[in-house]
Amino acid sequence: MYISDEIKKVFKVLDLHDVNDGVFDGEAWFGSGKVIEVTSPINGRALAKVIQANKEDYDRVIKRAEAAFVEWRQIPAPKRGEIVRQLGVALREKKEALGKLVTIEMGKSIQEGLGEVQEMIDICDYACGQSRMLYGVQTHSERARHRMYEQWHPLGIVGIISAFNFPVAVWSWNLTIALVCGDVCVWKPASPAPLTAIACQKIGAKVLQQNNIPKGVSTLITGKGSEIGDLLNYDSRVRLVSYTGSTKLGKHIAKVVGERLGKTILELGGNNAIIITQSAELELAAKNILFGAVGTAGQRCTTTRRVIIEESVYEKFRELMLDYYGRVTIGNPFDENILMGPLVNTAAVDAMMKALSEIKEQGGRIIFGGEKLTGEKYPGGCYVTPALAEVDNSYPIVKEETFAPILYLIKYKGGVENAIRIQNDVPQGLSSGIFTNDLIESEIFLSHAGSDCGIANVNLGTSGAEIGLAFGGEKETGGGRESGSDAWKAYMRRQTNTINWSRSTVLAQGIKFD
Ligand code: UN1
Repeated sequence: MYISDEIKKVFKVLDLHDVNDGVFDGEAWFGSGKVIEVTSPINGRALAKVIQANKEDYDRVIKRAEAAFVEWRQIPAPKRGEIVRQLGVALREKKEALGKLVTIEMGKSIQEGLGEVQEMIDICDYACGQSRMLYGVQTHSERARHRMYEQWHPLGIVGIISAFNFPVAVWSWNLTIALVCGDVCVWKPASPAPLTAIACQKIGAKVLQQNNIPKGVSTLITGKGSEIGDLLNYDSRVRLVSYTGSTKLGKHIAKVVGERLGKTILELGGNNAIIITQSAELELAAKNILFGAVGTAGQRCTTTRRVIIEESVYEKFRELMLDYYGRVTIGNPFDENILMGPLVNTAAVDAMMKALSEIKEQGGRIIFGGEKLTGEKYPGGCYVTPALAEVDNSYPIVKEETFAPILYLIKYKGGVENAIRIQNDVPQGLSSGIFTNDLIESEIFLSHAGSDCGIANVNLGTSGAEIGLAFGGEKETGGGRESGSDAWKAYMRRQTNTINWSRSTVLAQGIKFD
């Protein structure tokens, strides 16, 4: 079969085997926990086995990470940045194989698999530059002959718990920034995608080894979130847990890590909407919305889930979407002509089907798709047609994030304020967009009374954000920020310093204490 030949080649380049140790402590690969079989959603076939971590393995990794941190934090930040730059070079060399592995393991189209590795390369370049820009402010002291400034120091061990949908990019956003900040990272990848994690870890380990970097700076533990992930969450040696995934688990992590006063970066569910006003260019909107809703088979946290359309353009836009949806090519994601591959597993298909029946029960109409695809062209049980549904924003199902290609069409009347009200009337707040050629509408949307999301775009879709600015969202999306801008600050501890060079004791606030 096409895919098994391809797999063999990819495995060879990425040093993967039929059975793989799922734990890396910076020096050795091992695994003493459960053995799991990883399957590909492309055809439901087994790819390889992974030996996961147990509690003892976890402790071994954390001990190494603790020791590595003591040395790593002493290396000047720009030198740490140089290591991350070299990681970017190594990723460039392995881009094709790694992109293919992403596609094989979780099913996104090859274009998107390669795009994801590109996102890793981009963040390496960015983090390298950032390593020379870990700026702290200084200010004037109210006391004569005193100097005040702030410094940013490395934090310690960072736990990265990533999601299956961006199995490698999410790790790299956290790892690269954390490394230049002087932290060490322990990665717990999503259960359906351990092979991409093992491959990345091997690429990274080689770079670290070549530079004689303390072993344990970047480590890996595979296993179930509720077992191995929770070891990280409850462990006060882990100063920051960066979690990408569902709101439900995010709440659990916030509680557990919060209880021990650890830090978190939470990047949770989205329920992203696009507003189409009367002045919108409908073709442009439809094209962007199609990528946003169908890309990664609707399994991005930034996936477009709702379109809020002004009533006078509703019919025209609806027709356009029906036409576009009718032309979506579905199948083996290795095929360059395919726009949509399979969902990640059969459980995701079941969740989509359940959501579709709830839509109908709650009064919605499925106007396109939503079927399971079977037959020779669609082996393994994970292929579906993307669905379009006409709904009201008040339905309980519409307020939830269903991680599947279901796009809700919602009609609005009156001014853009009404559309914004509908858009914001969900618990999540990740990404949003407006299509308009009216400057005033666009400014209202971007104003403090506008979109309540962490990302708000004009004449652009909700997904496909660049790494240069901060990524994340508000409300039930968790409030965390990753990637660019000043997101690095979450990976460091801040220290305020005051230096007295007056040779006398001067108290602030004018206090006399003689
Ligand atoms: C995610 O789905 O968890 O903006 C992240 C985007 C990508 C990242 C998505 N750059 O769609």
